[in-house]
Amino acid sequence: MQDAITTLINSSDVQGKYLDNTGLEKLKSYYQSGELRAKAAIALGANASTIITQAVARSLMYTDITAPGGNMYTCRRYAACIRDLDYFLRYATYAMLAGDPSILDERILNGLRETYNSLGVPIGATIRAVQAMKDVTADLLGAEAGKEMGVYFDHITAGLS
Ligand SMILES: CCC1=C(C)/C(=C/C2=NC(=C\c3[nH]c(/C=C4\NC(=O)[C@H](C)[C@H]4CC)c(C)c3CCC(=O)O)/C(CCC(=O)O)=C2C)NC1=O
Repeated sequence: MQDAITTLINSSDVQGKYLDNTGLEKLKSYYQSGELRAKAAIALGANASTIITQAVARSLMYTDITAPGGNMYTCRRYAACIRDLDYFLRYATYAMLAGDPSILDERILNGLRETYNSLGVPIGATIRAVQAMKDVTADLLGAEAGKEMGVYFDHITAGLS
């Protein structure tokens, strides 16, 4: 896993140099966003199940996906889908705290599309659900933190597409 700080330090280290002004400005803005990130993570942790319920209501409920024959039909598959959304939200929260998406590549996206394809989990509907989580969290967190979380939800949808 990478984070905003190690990424900047590593790129200076390979050149054997101190951080230049551009690097220091990036570091400064990451430090300045620290409280915003921490507050957002607290709100996301406290509201995770509500966020997921609302996102499912907006994107998947009463569609072909939840009807007989749909991939979320039966309690077992419904629960698997909710669990996957919870993984996405939790790892997107970690990535937002780190200011770096690499944890999503390592823990979530690596092999996921292939797994979904082999199980018949519909990717388009999954992407709609992740976009709905992005909208619900933006409503909850407000514009600035919502925009930052949006970066990591978009990273998930790009990795699935
Ligand atoms: C922490 C990293 C991690 C991820 C990401 C993960 C995903 C993951 N989701 C799975 C299944 C599944 N995922 C879904 C999800 C959905 N179906 C839909 O129609 C919706 C659109 C969507 C929810 C948004 C479903 C229904 C299954 C069960 C499919 C089946 O067994 O038929 C499976 C197969 C094994 C299992 O059922 O547990 C994996 C590995 N597992 C992990 O360890």
